[in-house]
Amino acid sequence: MRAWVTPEPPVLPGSGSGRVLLHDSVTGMLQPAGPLTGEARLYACGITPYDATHLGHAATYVAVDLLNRAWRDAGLRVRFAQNVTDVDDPLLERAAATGVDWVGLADEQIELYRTDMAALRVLPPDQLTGVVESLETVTDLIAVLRDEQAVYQVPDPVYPDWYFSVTRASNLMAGTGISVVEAEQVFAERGGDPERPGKRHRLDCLVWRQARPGEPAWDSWLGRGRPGWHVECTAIALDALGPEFDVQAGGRDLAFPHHPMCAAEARVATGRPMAKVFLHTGMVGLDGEKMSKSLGNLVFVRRLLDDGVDPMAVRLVLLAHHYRADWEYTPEVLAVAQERLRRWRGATSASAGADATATLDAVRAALRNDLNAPAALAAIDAWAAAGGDDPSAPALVAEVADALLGIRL
Ligand code: 5CA
Ligand code: ZN
Repeated sequence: MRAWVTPEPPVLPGSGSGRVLLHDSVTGMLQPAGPLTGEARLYACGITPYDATHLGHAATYVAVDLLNRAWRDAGLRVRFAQNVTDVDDPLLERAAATGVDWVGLADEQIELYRTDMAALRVLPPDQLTGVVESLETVTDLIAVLRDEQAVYQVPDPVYPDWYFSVTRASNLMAGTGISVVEAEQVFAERGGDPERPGKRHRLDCLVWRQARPGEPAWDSWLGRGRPGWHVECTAIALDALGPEFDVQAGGRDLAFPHHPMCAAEARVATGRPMAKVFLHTGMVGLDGEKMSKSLGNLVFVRRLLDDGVDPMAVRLVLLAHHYRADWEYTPEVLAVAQERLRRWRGATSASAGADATATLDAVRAALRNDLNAPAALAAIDAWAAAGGDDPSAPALVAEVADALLGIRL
């Protein structure tokens, strides 16, 4: 499906080489992400289009965008793919509960997501792919898993759904930091069905659900039905990027079971890991709870923009928090961002400022060190406060903010 359009970042002095370090949530260590030269391959788990785009989603996609921008500045080409989970239980449930057509709901929410991402100046993926347009890719991957004896049907006479056998893949729990008991609970909370009779292992995940009355379904060699969540992402990612790509990204709510399930399926299907590094963002909350569609405590990007908030102030709210931190949205954090934007705009529209070479170096170094946006903001704050008589400095700082932070001053 069509993505959106964001202006290409300007090329900064001294760009073209360097390494980006990222915290890999599987090993828990800081490690180089992307190749030394050539092409970096990036996959970001996309939205389930029924309640887009809240500040939690936006924070995650802006974090991914920082990586994209840091890589480009380091001289890499970036091949970036993203899915849209345009058929899945929560979307169908929401459509049914509100009495709307699920396709219409998804289309409307995808369009909203596109306009929100463009407003926040998030660079678009090269490939934005829905599940509905990828059914053959998904069923082809399930056929490969079948050839490896890694999928089976539950012996249910009415709905013989297909499952992926987690015992076929080693290390499902590696790096998740949770016990098997906790895993079952989290699995159940995040769309899994540990109690389903006939499964070989309680954590086995659904790959193909036979058609239920009133649910969308498509014909395939697995029967008439629709794909499960994890295998959909695995198929889209492998098809777009091939195995062992550089980074798979998403919110920390995907650290289990979604990403390990995808990785397990990919390992069985290709014999290779899915991604080298897993980037997981912290959870944005409101009033003491994670912002989530199921809780309904959402602050929408669109709502802030419709209230007249500058999209760059919204982006600065997100950048003021390290991507791995959990944080809460409050009107105060918005006020701080608006004030910062005003100061930066004042300083970059002045006829001169303090020499900005060190500012460029500091912002670049901060972002290459695990996307430390708060440190990058502090460097620009310090430059704006200093003042000086270098006539080329304001334009350089504006370019730094644009290229590396996506902030248009
Ligand atoms: N379609 C799946 C991924 S394949 C999905 O999780 N969709 S989503 O719409 O629920 O979330 C989209 C992205 O936003 C995911 O990366 C998710 O981890 C992230 N996300 C969701 N809620 C929050 C939050 N409160 N804070 C930060 N990130 C969040
Ligand atoms: Zn995903």
